[in-house]
Amino acid sequence: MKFKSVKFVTSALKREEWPDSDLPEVALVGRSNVGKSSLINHLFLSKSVAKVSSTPGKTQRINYFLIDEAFHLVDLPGYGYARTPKALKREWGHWIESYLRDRPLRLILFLLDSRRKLTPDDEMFLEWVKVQNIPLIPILTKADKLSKRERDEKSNFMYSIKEGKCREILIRKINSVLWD
Ligand SMILES: Nc1nc2c(ncn2[C@@H]2O[C@H](COP(=O)(O)OP(=O)(O)OP(=O)(O)O)[C@@H](O)[C@H]2O)c(=O)[nH]1
Ligand SMILES: [Mg+2]
Repeated sequence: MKFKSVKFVTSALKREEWPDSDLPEVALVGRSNVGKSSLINHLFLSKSVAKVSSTPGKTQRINYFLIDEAFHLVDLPGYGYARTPKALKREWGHWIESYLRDRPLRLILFLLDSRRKLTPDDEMFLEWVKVQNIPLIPILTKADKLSKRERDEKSNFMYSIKEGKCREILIRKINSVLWD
């Protein structure tokens, strides 16, 4: 897959709004503001496929994109956004958990800001994925904010939307999980 064509499918939350499709899905998961939507734009060399904001809590629904007519890339709302009203948080939590449990999820792209540590929410999510046995690619985002030394110290896959090379490596990684 070349990540050439991308079509916005729908913006959903409740089960009845989910697309009626059993194509494989790749979901982006991580705290609010880590750069999930930005990474989608970077994959498609675009500024406007997914909506991005410097304020956390931008993505509030499950956004489905059809890639190369072959699979769905799914942009999820981030967790850990303190200003979300409690009731909404509960509703999201419920639907996102259902989504993760009941969709044909083949791969999780797990994003973490390269300058920050795992939060209890991150750890809880990683525990859950382990139990479910879903393939996961960890991605440390905003690598351009680190010094060269800090970057060299971390052996994880680093991503910056300012670097084309990261994009190529990630596309290769995704393809190898989905189609090999
Ligand atoms: N410097 C730098 N900034 C980045 C990078 N990736 C994302 N950002 C910035 O981080 C902010 C948040 O990006 P989003 O893509 O909206 O984050 P998100 O994870 O989708 O956030 P929610 O929708 O709230 O869950 C924006 O201001 C982006 O420009 C990166 O690689 N480098
Ligand atoms: Mg977003």
